[in-house]
Amino acid sequence: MVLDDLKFGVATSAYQIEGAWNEDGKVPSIWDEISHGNMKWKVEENHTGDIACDHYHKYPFDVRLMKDLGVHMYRFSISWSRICTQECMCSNIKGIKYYQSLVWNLLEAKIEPFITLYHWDLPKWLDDIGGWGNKKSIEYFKCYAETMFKALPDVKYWITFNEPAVFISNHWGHNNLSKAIKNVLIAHGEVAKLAKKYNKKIGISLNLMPVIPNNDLSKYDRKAADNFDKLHNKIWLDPIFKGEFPDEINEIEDFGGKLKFNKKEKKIVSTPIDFLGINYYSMVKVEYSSNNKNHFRQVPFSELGVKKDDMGVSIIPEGLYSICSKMKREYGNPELYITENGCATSDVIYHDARVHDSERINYIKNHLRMCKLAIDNKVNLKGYFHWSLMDNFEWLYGYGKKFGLVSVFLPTQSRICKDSYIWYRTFIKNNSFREKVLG
Ligand code: GBH
Repeated sequence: MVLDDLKFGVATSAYQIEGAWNEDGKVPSIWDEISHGNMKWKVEENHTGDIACDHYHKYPFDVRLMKDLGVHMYRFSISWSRICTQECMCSNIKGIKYYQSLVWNLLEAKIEPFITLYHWDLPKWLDDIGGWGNKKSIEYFKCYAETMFKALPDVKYWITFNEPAVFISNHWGHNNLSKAIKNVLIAHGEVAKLAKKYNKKIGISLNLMPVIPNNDLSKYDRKAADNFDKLHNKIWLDPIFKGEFPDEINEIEDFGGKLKFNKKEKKIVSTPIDFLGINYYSMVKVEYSSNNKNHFRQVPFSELGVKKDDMGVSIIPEGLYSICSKMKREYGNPELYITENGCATSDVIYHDARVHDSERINYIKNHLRMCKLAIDNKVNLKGYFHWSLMDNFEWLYGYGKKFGLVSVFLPTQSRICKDSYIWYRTFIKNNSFREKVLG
């Protein structure tokens, strides 16, 4: 069998690659504020996304890189602050034109765009009035989404949020947990409703983490794992697929307010989605701990052969299979896309001007094997996006952590295709997903 089983792509996000932080009418986002040292966080070596990979100017070249790579899809995000410059003023023509042009380039290269509306870079003007903690954020997000649905009629696939668990637990763009969680879920549901009107396929990307108890025979450890699952995974999955928060959620964590939806809200948050995006990086192991309310403590994976990437993340491909089959078992086998999967490596550019990142090649192979296993077990998996097309601004870590198939030499903005790029290209070109992942 051939590629029809699975489509392949690469993923990026606006703040991490675009640069041009104050060009063409763009207003500041919280990530401009964070990286410029105006907030409580500090980025390694004071790196900023002011220029980043200069993708804002180099996108035609980068689209060509993707065309040569042979990917079927490209997942990127829109910078809200390029479009909506103040409360419900989503009319910055230059910002809109930029994304239209990027999309035309992609369509011409026969690459299907998947657009993330929110990949963490909240406009500063919205943060100033409380961000996701303020109910108004829902209206503003709808306004922005509708503007983009209209401006990009040829884009079919849309993702409302990237990893709410991450930006909410880090307090990026809000200062009230319970309000932010509810408002983000409602904003997601409202935009999912709106998407139907515009004939779009809508989804959300969650960084799901399968969890196992340290000691499978201990009911305390099993309860600890259950609590982690609720607090990290089900807190998003249950409202979206079932319209309610997991039971006991308010007993196992203090959110500074009760997590509960009324009837109307339940209906909105569970507006049917067309696909679920899973960002898979790792899984976790927990044991019982009496020290905190949620009764769990994370235990490191010390098993032989579990390696860590350059971010210290344990590499466990099996978790990808496990989370996919859980979606089949417990959530009605929805259409799935792996919207991110990748690893940080400490690449060096060799004297032959190449980057020999064999770790990344192995990483991709091992995770694709799990995709195959999932499909063989009737999981409704449709596509795989590698994170990332190119080395970029890795949030609080700055440019030190490298996730790309393409290396970017920042002083000159020159791009070097790593060995993994060449491997992925051959893999896609050979059009033999099933045979290749077996080999
Ligand atoms: C993804 O998050 C993101 O969607 C993507 O933008 C990112 O580049 C990619 O991972 C690689 O990390 O010290 O507070 O910055 C995956 C989960 C959560 C893992 C944040 C790294 C760093 C914590 N990531 N975490 S922080």
